[in-house]
Amino acid sequence: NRTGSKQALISLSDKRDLAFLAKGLLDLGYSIVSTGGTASSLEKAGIPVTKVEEITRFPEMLDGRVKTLHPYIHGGILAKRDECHHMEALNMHGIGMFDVVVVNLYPFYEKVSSSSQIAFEDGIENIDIGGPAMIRAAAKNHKDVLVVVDSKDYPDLLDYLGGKEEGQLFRRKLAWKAFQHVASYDSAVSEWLWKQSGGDKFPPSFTVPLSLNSSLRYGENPHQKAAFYVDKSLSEVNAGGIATAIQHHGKEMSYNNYLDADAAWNCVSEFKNPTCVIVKHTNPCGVASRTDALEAYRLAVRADPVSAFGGIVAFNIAVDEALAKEIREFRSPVDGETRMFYEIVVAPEYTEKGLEVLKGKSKTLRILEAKKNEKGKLSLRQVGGGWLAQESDDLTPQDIEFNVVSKKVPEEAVLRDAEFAWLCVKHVKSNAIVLAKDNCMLGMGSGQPNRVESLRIAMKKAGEEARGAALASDAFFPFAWKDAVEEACDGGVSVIAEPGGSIRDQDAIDCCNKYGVSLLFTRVRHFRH
Ligand code: 93A
Repeated sequence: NRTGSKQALISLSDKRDLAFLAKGLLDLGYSIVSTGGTASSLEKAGIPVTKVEEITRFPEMLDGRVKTLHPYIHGGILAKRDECHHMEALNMHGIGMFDVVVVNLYPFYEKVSSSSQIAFEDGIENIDIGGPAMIRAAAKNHKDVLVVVDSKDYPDLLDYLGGKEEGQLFRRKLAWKAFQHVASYDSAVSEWLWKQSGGDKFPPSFTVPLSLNSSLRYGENPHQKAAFYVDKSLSEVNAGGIATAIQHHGKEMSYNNYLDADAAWNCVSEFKNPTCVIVKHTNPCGVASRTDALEAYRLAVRADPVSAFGGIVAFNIAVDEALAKEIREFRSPVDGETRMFYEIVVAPEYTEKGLEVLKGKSKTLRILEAKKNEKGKLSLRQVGGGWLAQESDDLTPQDIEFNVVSKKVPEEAVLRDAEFAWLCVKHVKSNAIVLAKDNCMLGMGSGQPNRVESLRIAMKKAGEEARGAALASDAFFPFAWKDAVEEACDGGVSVIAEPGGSIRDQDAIDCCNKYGVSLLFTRVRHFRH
């Protein structure tokens, strides 16, 4: 190039570690070329820099929309060093080469996802054009040009440049990362534009910018390789859910741990009063709400102590010292001796003492601190050759009318029981039946291919307590007589809450009337397949 030394082109919106990088490059004999703001920062730090304008002999124009989009810049990035006529062309036009290109883009995503809604025009102005052009050019020509888009890679870049190594692998890896970066940037722009163009919830196609959170030891079974990705389209400030939970203690999270912790956290987050949810294999097997969190915890275990053993315990309130001690010491109601064992505790908060006590329970116990899930998120599931997308099921009992269709009108307390059972049944795999009373789940039947079987399981678990309990069913009953509805009435439930909508609804009503049981139609279904 014209200066005789190697050149690095640096253009950064996020200027963290810029001085570290620039000094490192200077020490290695590079001269630095930068866009306006980056050049000013370097000058302030006393680092010599040439402005892009001096190279292009053209001022930055159109409010900065055109800064680096110029043959003096792109020629210097894209020329093949081993191609004679490329080199001749550079010589003829007096274009210097760039050996290193370091760029990060206008913070489009942060701008459009910040809580303060920005104007459409501001969104547009934050779409970076020149930056991606430089990144793509350098990544294409990575054989001769190193491209860096992440400040975390500065030390490795300097090490590489300082070493004698000529390896292409490092260069390819940087180029891969560069295209990833631009692709997820573009997908954020396109999704934002879709929303701005009055498009409905489901665009004709979309990219979810997933980024690797961690490799997992294995998948559902040890012979399946697995990894965990986080959705980068969620704003870092607001993003809740298991993906952003902080792990304070314990063994590494496994694939199944994530699934179960997610189920427990989603369920417990629904309740307003202090609540404990215990999950096993993605189904809640114990749920209790009490003003006293200790009591809620004990009741949740007692609902099904055999299943609760080895489960995931979730709270919607802070775990303090007293609660942590209870979790640590509580003995299984099965034999009154064995201390309960859990895979994970998840809560929104821990007091210092609470955390300390829990850590003492076992080395392996995973302790997670999670933030509430954002509502209205897309839920995605894979099927062979495609993905199913739906809105998350965000309905709460407050959104639902419990219409009395039986002669018997439920008392206030019974109605509350039905609402509680309804909140639980939403989180149980279909066919789902839940029995509950006094803000406590007494029994549940899940995942059976017929509703009667789920009912029988729930009744068996509730035992004597089924008498007077509220029953919730995630979908309607196809049959009533000599079937689930009659068995439930016969078992002594006080109220049944179900969506209704079956051609045999009248049978269900008649059956409840015969037994003097209240029947509520919600007109809402909570399938969970
Ligand atoms: O407005 S642009 O799309 N047009 C350009 O020609 C251009 N060149 C660099 N944006 C452009 N950039 C971006 O400016 C870079 O991607 C970087 O994010 C930012 C750095 O600007 P400054 O150094 O003035 O702070």
